[in-house]
Amino acid sequence: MGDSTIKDIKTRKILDSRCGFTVEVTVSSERFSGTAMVANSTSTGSHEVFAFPGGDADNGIANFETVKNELIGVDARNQSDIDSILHKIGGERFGFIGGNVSTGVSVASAKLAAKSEGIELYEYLFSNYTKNVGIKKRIPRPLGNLMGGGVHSNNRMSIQEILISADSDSFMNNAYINGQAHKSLGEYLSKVLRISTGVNIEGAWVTGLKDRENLELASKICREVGEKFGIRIDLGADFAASEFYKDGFYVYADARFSSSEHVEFVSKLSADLGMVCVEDPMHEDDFQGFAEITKRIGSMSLVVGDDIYTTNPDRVREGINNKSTNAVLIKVNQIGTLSDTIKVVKSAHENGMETVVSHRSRETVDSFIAHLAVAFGSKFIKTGIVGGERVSKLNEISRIELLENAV
Ligand code: 2PG
Ligand code: MG
Repeated sequence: MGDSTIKDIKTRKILDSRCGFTVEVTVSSERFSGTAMVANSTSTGSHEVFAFPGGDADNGIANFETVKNELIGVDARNQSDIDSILHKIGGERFGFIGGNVSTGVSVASAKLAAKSEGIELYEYLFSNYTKNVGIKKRIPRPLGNLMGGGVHSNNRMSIQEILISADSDSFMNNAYINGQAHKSLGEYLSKVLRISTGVNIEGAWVTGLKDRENLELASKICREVGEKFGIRIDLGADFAASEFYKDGFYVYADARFSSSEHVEFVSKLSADLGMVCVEDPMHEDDFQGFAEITKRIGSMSLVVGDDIYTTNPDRVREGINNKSTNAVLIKVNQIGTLSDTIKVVKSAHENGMETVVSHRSRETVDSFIAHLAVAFGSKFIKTGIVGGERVSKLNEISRIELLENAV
């Protein structure tokens, strides 16, 4: 037990899954250490903190070196102390050290604290931060990106992600069946439709087809593969609508919708296809538009806020006041500290909203989000279907599932 006093913090530049630069942070005490690698994004919400000053990882790391002494001597178990120091030294919206550096320090400190207590990170987070507000640990369901569009893909589909989630009796089985659906769609595209395709930055299939055609294809594959395994595979979508909202209209390859038309379009599409989650269906500042959609489809599906909230407690509060969504997407590096993230998770829980812990499009192999999802009692973890940087999270949840089943 013990020895969680921070003695040293080391940062280094590493590559993300698209060979952009990001950061790895190691926080050490005399006897223990915690290391975190932090992901980058592509469809970045405008209200996120800055990943790095001027987008430059070297600058963030160099600036942090000049102020990191403030954290030496602090007990890593005092997450709120660490995170307030990060706010103090980090600059406005972490513009000085970078939100990715601050996320790295925040998460690595929690890892060190968990190690010093000899327990798993998810146990540490659960027993210290979420259990006391009545959140229950939960093995989430894997929500994976089957087909891609938007800024992740640059094809004819405006919707950024067509998501699927198998619903069987175990996490590993669900992750495996999601993978089988991915494989089966690949074969169908090349052997039956004979269209040449590839995968995007998250490993989702990219076709030249339009939104509705892709969605119907995904739905057909879910049905067929689900039948084969005797289970249901649910369908969802991340519209990332801010990315195709231009001059007051939502622009698709073959249509253009005003805001009220888009509410109608999304609600009908989601009902027709039985979607279980609809993420960012309206642009990031349209709290009312989100509320309209939630009113229409909220009893059937999760309306998930990503860019609208950017894991920011104040924006989530505004969403709660407006009844904008019934679920919140959780990405630590949108806000830069674990404490702020936990604040969001608590207020979501207190207001009857679900949480979905999410990867970023340019990931690392760090699997800490698996621990967050379990400790936060999240319904889903959105972390892709294929690719080492995505599968590392899936395998980590499966490991936690085995631990939990053994209890
Ligand atoms: C999203 C994420 C992950 P990015 O929009 O939900 O899929 O993408 O990391 O590019 O913001
Ligand atoms: Mg999103």
